[in-house]
Amino acid sequence: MAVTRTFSIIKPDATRRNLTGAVIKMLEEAGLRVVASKRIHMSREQAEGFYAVHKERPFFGELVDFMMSEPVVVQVLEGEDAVKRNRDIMGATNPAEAEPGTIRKEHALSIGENTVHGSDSEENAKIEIDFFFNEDEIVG
Ligand code: DAT
Ligand code: MG
Repeated sequence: MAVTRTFSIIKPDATRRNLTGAVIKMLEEAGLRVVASKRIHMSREQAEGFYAVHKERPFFGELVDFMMSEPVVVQVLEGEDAVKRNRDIMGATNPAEAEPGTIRKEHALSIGENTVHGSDSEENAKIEIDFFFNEDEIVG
């Protein structure tokens, strides 16, 4: 399996509770390496643009408001089969359905305030990385 990249966000519920380090530790222990990282406070334009794929869903407004509510940490992760590895350690979207030992089972508050984002395909990983990072900000 090739070394690939994925895109990750440590969401406002985690930064608010000072869990940035705890989340990164779980990602690192899962074999992922942080090769780019920045703490930002998302604008409405960024949050709406990033989640545009969900704009028809009933929770879109709530999702955008949440992502703008506190700082987030956007990051690029690298590792073997990084997209799947990250999704596996994140756990299910709804923490009530997430496996024990996953980030969302251990830390998420609800289906909305669920601690982390992770790209769901290699194709979306590239699009999402490009949304927040220039290539020269990624240092492998
Ligand atoms: P994931 O983040 O696991 O890829 P998704 O892409 O289906 O899940 O949804 C994106 C985010 O939208 C999710 O992390 C939290 C929010 N969300 C999804 N379903 C929701 C729901 N039923 N109610 C409230 N927020 C929801
Ligand atoms: Mg998704």
